[in-house]
Amino acid sequence: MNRREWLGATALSCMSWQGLADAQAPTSLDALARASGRRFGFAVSPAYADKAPVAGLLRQHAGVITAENAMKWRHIQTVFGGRDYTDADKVMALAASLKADFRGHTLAWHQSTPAYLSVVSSEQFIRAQTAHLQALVSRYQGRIHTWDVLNEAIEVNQSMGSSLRDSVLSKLWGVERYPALFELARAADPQAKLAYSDYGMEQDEPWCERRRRAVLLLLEPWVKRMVPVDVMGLQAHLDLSHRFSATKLLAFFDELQAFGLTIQITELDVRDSTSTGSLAERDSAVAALYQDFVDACLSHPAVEMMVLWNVTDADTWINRWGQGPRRADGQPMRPTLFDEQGQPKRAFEAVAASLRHTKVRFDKKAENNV
Ligand code: 9MR
Repeated sequence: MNRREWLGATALSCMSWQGLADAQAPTSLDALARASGRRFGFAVSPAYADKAPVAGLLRQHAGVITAENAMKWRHIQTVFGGRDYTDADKVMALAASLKADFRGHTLAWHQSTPAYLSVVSSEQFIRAQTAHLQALVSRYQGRIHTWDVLNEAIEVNQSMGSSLRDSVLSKLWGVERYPALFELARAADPQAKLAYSDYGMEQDEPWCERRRRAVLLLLEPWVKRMVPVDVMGLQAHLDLSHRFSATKLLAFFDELQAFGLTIQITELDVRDSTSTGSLAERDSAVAALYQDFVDACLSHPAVEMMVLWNVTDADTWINRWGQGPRRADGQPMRPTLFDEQGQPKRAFEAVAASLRHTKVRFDKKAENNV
């Protein structure tokens, strides 16, 4: 057992009396989150959402629903000119049946641009991206809590010296037109909050620090120019092989809050790609990082929402073929709160305890600062 795993096991055994008391009452993660003015939820795919165990877990715990893929441009517009919202409508109907808030994901992302649009002229691309955004946002107007407007626009490891990602979006839409995405979204649904979302800013590694700086550099001029961006979405695909510092994360949250932004955790999971030991030891290590991260987030008044990317270790994108790094021993990863049968793991107890014991409420006033 390494130090983190040992710490995890110790922390969990220390809270076992409280854990036992807490276990008496049926727990809903969203109900616990609401006690501090926040929301808790999951990204779902129609392939799993209406089947056991995911359906029952969503009924019990979800106060927010996001479509994992169903609202991506590539998914809706598989052929030029045709639009198919069947899956998007299904996920929206599920959220309505659960009375859950909806996070729309995502209006502009280089990975969800239909492949046939990578070869068109800039004028054609701008027309197509504008039409897609307006059609999608208008279709669900008034029913979306937050839209991820622009996703993953930074990339700090490029040799070109820029911290902006070189992609189909930067080339054909244009970096200088990124603010226009937010303006179009605001015009199509004035009620929805609008988010810039990105990954790799949550942990304590030099490349995470570079990404935090790059995001602040991107957002600062927008905030000064009153671009309608309300929310910073931190994806939070955490990894046990990276260090974590609550102090550094919270300093970043302070900087975002000073911009007048609220913070949403949008795609939380914890990869255990390199941890060794028994399943119980691996689960303790995953739980310890969940606890450190969620405790830190909930101690900050600008954090308003927490969404997990998928529900159980059976439906997580991480264990699907070809979707992420594999473990050297070939075993599936255990990155969610629930095992493959939908049973709560130590990570569930850790997150429930964090939510239950948080003393800091989400500060709604922060929403009006922009
Ligand atoms: O989980 C999603 C996976 O099923 C898709 O194949 C992939 C490409 O559309 O996107 C995954 O979700 C990503 C999300 O949309 C944006 N942040 C990173 C997520 C994991 O790759």
